[in-house]
Amino acid sequence: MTERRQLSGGRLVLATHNKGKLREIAELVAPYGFSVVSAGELGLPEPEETGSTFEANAVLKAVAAATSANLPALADDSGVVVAALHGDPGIYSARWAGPAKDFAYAMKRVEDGLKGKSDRSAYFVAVLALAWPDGHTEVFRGEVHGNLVWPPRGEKGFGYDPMFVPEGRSETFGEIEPGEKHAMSHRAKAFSQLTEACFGRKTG
Ligand code: ITT
Repeated sequence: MTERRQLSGGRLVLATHNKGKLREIAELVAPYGFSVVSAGELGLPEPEETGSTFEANAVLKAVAAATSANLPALADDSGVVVAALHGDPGIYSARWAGPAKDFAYAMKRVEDGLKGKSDRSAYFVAVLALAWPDGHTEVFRGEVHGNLVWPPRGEKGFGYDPMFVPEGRSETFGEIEPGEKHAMSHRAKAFSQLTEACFGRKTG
């Protein structure tokens, strides 16, 4: 296995402009003793997501932030992959919400696509990319499988959470407490691989 580059302490840019993701990533990173700053706080531009995979877009966002800020940066590219929609919205999950970032509208688009279809299975993907200012990157992927319900339920999450029920549960991600989502989510799974490979021990 190739050696992973380690990162311990110091400043870390959270390279996202999505408030829901920012909150979750900040909570996941909190025990590791970094001094975190968001891309928004640094006034970094939102790069265009020109990649055709979650991995490519995560790397593109992390490298853009790390080089502009001259600091290590952590980016997340994620989305919901719906089997009966041939994998849509997938990497286009944010774009399905339109310029107003209206996720009630995005969820309705998914539900409209599922009309008359019996397969309501879907999974969330999160790819986390950690980039250093010299261009080195490390990439990790997590998935959580489940089913889509209608109407949407719960206010605790963000994005498509209110219509996603993870396998083995009856509540949606919108109804599950944030701490519990962190124990099972796609983002948490990618993050635990990242911490094992690249972060030192938890502090405190
Ligand atoms: P950044 O690129 O600035 O991080 P973004 O919202 O554009 O923000 P993505 O391109 O990765 O990020 O879009 C992923 C979308 O998928 C996101 O807008 C959410 O709506 C959805 N999504 C990702 N993770 C989710 C989660 O845990 N729960 C609900 N929806 C999620």
